[in-house]
Amino acid sequence: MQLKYGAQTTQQRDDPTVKAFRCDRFGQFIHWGLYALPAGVWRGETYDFAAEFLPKSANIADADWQALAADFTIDRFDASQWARTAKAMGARYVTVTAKHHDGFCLWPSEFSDTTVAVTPHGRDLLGEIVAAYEAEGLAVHLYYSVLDWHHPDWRYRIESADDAASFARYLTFAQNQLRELATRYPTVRGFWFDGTWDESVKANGWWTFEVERMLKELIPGVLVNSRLRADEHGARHRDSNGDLMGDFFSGYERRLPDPWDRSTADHDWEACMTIPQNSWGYHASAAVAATCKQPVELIEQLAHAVSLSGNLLLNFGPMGDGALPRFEIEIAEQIGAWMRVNGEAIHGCGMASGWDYPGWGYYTQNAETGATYAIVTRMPVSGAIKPQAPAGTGIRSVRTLATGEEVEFTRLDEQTVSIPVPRDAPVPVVFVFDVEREKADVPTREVNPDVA
Ligand code: FHN
Repeated sequence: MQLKYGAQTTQQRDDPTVKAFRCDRFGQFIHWGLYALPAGVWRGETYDFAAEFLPKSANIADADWQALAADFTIDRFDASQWARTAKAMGARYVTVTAKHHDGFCLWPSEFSDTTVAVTPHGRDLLGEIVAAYEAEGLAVHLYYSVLDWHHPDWRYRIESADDAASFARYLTFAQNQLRELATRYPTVRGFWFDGTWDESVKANGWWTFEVERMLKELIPGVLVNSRLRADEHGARHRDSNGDLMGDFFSGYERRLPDPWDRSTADHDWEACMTIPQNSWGYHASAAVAATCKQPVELIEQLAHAVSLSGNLLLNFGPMGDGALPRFEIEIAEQIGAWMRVNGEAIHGCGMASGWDYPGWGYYTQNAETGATYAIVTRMPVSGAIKPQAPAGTGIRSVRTLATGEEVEFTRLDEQTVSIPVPRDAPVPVVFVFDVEREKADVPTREVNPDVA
């Protein structure tokens, strides 16, 4: 069907910016703002829902919430320390909350009355974060919430002419802020939109189309996630013709596609993930801390995403004073230790063509070198994995990335080998296969049509 505000391109981008994003595979998400101060606790009561939703969980008056800005003293904030933590973890980019739902801006926006300008320090925190991560060689994406609980013209739905007039003013305000962000921070690689699920935004697909166009005019090649976009019929992420809007699909939040769903490789995509079960901002509750994932679970999720040609954006929630929580630093260090040994199976990799999901882990493949990796996350009961190479190929040799040394294996047929998995190796164990393109040097025989 003919669409005026559908996908701006129907072809997957293949320019240097999107190639770098695709090659990065692993990003750090940062949720930091006023919500880090109360950290899920208000007037002595703990609210275990996501910390950044505390204004709603505790029914806090906006004026009382915005007054937190006076306490945002950030005594231990050091953007360079955040950036070094991300780099050592193996992340190649950061997505940081310039403005979340409460409307507070990490930059001194001229269009808002709730920004860092009204804090005791008045520093341009977003500018410091952009500079620090870029100094470490990491790309920066800016998160922007269209949903804004503070702004008087925000509307969840348009039910009257007055609502329409108010929301039109709101959209002008938001577009002014986005133009301001693109102008102040022209080196950023992407914009990550959120808070676009309400009827009011879905009824203004034209605005989302215009914002994408404007940002790409201001910063040519900039990446925009699909979550910004709606078409004129209110379809989100994918337009009414099924074409992906924006440059990468961002509908996987705290979940991943089925590991056998190879359709995901048709487009770029990124899953965002919390360390606790469900809090993006720092939460002081022991109950929330008890839900945190182990580093090995997060490594498995990263391998899972890359095996389907996707990225993983792992969230960190700095505390109100700007320091990263100790438990997050420790998780980053353990992921980094694994990435230093096995990162070649992640960076620059994607779906391994012709290698079906094996159940005991994930295959990834380096698009440039063709190297194929087996990331073993579940020990088979037999103690060995039995990878089957694509038809017409065979596995010639196997190394583990941990030692770089070749490992013994048993050939079961032209395509299939049995490789013992060392029980004492740090998990996940990663093997790299040297795959030969023609049939393995085993005697050919009549193919038995009864065997798959
Ligand atoms: O409500 C937000 C939430 O606080 C967080 O920012 C996540 C990150 O993708 N997005 C929304 C929930 O879908």
